[in-house]
Amino acid sequence: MAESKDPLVIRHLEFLGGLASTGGWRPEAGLPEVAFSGRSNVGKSSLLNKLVRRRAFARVSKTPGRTREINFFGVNGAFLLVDLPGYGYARVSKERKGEWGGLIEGYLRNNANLRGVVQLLDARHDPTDDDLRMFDLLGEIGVPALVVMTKIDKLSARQRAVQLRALALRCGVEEDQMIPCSAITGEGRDDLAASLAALLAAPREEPPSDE
Ligand SMILES: Nc1nc2c(ncn2[C@@H]2O[C@H](COP(=O)(O)OP(=O)(O)O)[C@@H](O)[C@H]2O)c(=O)[nH]1
Ligand SMILES: [Mg+2]
Repeated sequence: MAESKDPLVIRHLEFLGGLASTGGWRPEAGLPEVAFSGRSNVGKSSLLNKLVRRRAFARVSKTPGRTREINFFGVNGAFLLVDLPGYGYARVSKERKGEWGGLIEGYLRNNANLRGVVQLLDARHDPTDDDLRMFDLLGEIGVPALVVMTKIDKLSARQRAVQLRALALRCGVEEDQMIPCSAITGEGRDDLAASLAALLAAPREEPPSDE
């Protein structure tokens, strides 16, 4: 029998619930977690659908900035896929943005089960200030980051090489941490799946303790 080549076979996918405010309900901790982060409209929902091979798992939105909760999904009873709210949407009020920032930061800190964050960047654009803040935060917390360049189908081969280098440099990550992806062509899905599987298999380093 031919063995599946898919590095991340999704056998079971279950929405567990959403965390709407700091200190609110969240699924019982225990399983390893990987969170997906990026600004609104970067292509996060589209990429998640590709990753889990479901057409309408995450809603692809015509109205950016609508998902306000941190959504938790159980995968194969083995790990949690965590969909963070898109940040940086211009029409969201300053106050709201602060709330969201706090929610995301609160989730990321003091989370012993967090194995990594997949940070999405639009392949065509420079990272935003919010993106750069996120990299600083991840560095400070000591969470491994995978960086996905979304919408890579919109770049020529030459532009892609230039942007790969430029974005890696701006974000302070190695070029081999960057995964070019397209939700249109499916490029990068298996690379991302393999990187996720590797993150989930690696033991979590103990975060620095005050005690
Ligand atoms: N060309 C192209 N468009 C994409 C890609 N991924 C998403 N989009 C489009 O970008 C817009 C925002 O996508 P969505 O997945 O809702 O982004 P989110 O706000 O980050 O969840 C939609 O119009 C998508 O069709 C991609 O890989 N290539
Ligand atoms: Mg979305």
